[in-house]
Amino acid sequence: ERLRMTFEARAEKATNTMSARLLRLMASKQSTLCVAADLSSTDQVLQLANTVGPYICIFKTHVDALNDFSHKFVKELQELAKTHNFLIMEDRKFGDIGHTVGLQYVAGNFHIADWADLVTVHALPGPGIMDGLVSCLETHQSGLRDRACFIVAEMSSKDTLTTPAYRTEALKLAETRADFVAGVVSQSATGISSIGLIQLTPGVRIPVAQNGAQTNGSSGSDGLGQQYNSPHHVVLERGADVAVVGRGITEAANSAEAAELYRDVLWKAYQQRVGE
Ligand code: 5BU
Repeated sequence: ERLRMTFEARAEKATNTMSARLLRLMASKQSTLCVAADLSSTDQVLQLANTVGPYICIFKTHVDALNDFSHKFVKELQELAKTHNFLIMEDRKFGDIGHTVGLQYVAGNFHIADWADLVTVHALPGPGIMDGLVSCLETHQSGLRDRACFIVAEMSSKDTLTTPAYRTEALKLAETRADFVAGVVSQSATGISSIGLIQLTPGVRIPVAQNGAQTNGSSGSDGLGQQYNSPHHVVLERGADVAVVGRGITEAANSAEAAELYRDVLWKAYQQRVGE
């Protein structure tokens, strides 16, 4: 039922403000594409954001992989987010006790809470991790306004330790914390019941022609554990709302054309899913 609903209809039912905002953005921009900027210089990241900006709903960063992070960079990225209308997700994958993640979220070198609309959080430490992030936000910027997280329920990598039992508990945590949780990172929709909860799925790449597209939707791996599925497969067979694409776009000869292509095939698959 949830998967057959349009993003507009799901936005109406969403209990998390950022989830509703993202669902509406996806609908109006006709994009379910999140580009992963796994690059090492801020110039490269800004250039990519400007190039793919028109085609994406989320721009995903790993700022701790940058060799020249600065607050000027963050300001420029926020400007691009405004110009092109996308959200910024820092894929921080917080994973410590509540008190520690709170410090990592609002302070440190990066002051993530000041500029990232969305962050990713591991479920591993249990509910305390959410309390830590939320209470720090409350002290730091007097509330949760315009901030939310995605809980990592399941990873895309080969032999991941996010077992079905772990995944179930992570989903429970997500379902009970609609105050701060906009969605989950997962490879399937099984067990996700809240209509507003958004499924973000990484490990997406259009299969390279000479390998031949496989019927199970697999489109290879990267030799370091990453496993890829086709855009069509993740949307129609695995329930992806937002698909994360990194190297499929950043390593393309023309990243604007690649982003447009991914946006289009993902959107067509979504339309097929909801029967539009
Ligand atoms: P790729 O170049 O499309 O393989 O990049 C995938 C991105 O998604 C990269 O930034 C990872 O950190 C991120 N990712 C992932 O690949 N798998 C996961 O399970 C999670 C995040 Br959680």
